[in-house]
Amino acid sequence: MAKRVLILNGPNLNLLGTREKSVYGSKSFAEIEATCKKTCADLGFVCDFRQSNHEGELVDWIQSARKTADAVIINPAAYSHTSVAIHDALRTLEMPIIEVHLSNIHQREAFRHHSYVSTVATGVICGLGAKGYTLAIQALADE
Ligand code: DHK
Repeated sequence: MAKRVLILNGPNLNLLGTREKSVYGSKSFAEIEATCKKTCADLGFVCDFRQSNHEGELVDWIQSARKTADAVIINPAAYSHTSVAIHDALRTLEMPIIEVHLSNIHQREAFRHHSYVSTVATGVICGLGAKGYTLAIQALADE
């Protein structure tokens, strides 16, 4: 059966391409979605790509992944630094979890240096821009 990859994106990532391009790059959210879907298709994966500005909705989707996904890639955006709820939901999953940040959060403000997601992630990619999503998908090919 094809591997089902759930790719979750947190708040404000829908604004990519128009938001702080010097930090997050010039690729639009739609372009990143299209690239993720193509990369998944090329590897024979089924891709479910979502974005929400709401913490509870992200928690609901993570809970659903228990039955509907084989791996999760997540850019929790600002919730990386605040959400125990997303941390707790992710730790219930028995599957690879890859955390992605477009920017290098460790080069930025101190409040971005800690991520509640990193301690439950299988791996973390940050600072490589949109390519981080592609690399995360490719990493799942070896799982
Ligand atoms: C995206 C955000 O929106 C920020 O809140 C995070 C992350 C970093 C990113 O680099 O993709 O601090």
